[in-house]
Amino acid sequence: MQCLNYIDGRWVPARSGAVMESRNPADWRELVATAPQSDAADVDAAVAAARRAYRSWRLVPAPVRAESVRRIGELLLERKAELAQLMTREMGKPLEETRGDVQEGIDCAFYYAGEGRRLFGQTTPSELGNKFAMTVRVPIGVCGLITPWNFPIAIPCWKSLPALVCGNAIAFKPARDTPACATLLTQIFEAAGLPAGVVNLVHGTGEAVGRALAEHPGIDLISLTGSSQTGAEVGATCGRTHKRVCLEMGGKNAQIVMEDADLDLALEGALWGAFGTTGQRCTATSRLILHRDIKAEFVSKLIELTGNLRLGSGLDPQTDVGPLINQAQRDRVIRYLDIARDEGAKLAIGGEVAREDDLQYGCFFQPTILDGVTPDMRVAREEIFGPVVSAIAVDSFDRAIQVLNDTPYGLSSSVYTRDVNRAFQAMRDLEAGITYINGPTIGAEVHLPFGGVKQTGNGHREAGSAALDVFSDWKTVYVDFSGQLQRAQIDNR
Ligand code: UN1
Repeated sequence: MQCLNYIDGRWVPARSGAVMESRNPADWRELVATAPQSDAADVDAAVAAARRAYRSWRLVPAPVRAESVRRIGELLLERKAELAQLMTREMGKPLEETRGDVQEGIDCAFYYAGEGRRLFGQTTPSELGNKFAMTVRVPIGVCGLITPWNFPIAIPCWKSLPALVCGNAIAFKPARDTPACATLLTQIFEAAGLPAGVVNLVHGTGEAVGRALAEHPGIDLISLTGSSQTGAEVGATCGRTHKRVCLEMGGKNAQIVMEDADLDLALEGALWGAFGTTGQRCTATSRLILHRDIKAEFVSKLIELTGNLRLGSGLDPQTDVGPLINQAQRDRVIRYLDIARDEGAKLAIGGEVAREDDLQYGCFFQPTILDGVTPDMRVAREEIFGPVVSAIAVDSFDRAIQVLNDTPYGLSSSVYTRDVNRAFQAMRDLEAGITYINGPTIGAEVHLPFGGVKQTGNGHREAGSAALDVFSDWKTVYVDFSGQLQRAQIDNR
């Protein structure tokens, strides 16, 4: 597939003519797509188109804008199988999961399509007579959306669809690893009948395109999902250039398993939370905080289940765990395994590059459990973003909560217990944007707020009605129908 940028309703190469490759991470021999390697000149063109389109798009009634969003949902549904197939080839996760990713986009479209007929504001009494007071949502302007490769349809949908319903225009920079998925999604935006310039797609690297968007004076808002390091840089640039910024960054999510838990259920949750998407979710379970009474049994059963996971191409229905996204990511995982050994963690299973048979052609790494991990070790504190989970023993529920909270991140958290008192204490005391009771750390639904506390986020939430607060500003309107000057705080005292 030959991908192009989409600027002002036309499919165009990068102005420089530069091209980059997208290869199948399960088999590097397969070239999935080529895409423009864009730079600041392409960003300029996209932003100029978006600014022009914004002038009329913001005036289209929200229920009409929402009809395009509903149409996007219908087209995603029609093309779900094709999109999932392409996504598996381009970023590796198994077909079941890529279908889930597309479904998340569909759910999102239908949710925000309904929002077009709500976008509720408030009316409230004025303190003065013959005066009316209300709030309305107004769009922000042109939004730069910078998205990751791990959910290459769902996350662009989380950002673009509420942005569109609210009346914004978009410059979309997808991850450099998933240009083909972004191209199909943009084709769907086009087919849904969005006016030219309302959505613009600019492929390229974060260093070139992401940076140019964050610096650009014609961009009003940046929404980024990425690493905490990238988030800190983008946040600083947006602070300096006075942009709104919504950041979804790293996680170091933990699952607590107490001695009273349903262990089989907790095991299933841990396996899915840690190794689903090859551990490459910002919500992935990377720490297991286990009560000492059940720890040995839990770890030994988890080793057995982990040993049964089948690695391979996500296109094979037998595959449980696909590859890592690229060589750099696998190098990072290998580095963390070295760190774990140096720090004295015990390798319970995995820990190696997987290279049997056809696995040698891809970026595979064995699902890995580290045992005997203590909360101060780097593997217990830093985001790895791979199929590596650390088991930490604790003696009490209070200690479990303390260990879970002892990280700079705060995205997702989970507790397995049958004790309702403990469940409610966890809901209150866990420092995370998301807490699951008797469920794994992954699996957020689109109509609820998604995001984290501490260094995971900057106070915003994606998804649900919370995303409307990112993509719109409040305007407060006073209508004085008294025919006189009425001075608030003065004339009525
Ligand atoms: C992410 O990893 O950035 O809750 C998003 C989940 C998915 C979304 C993950 N619905 O795991």
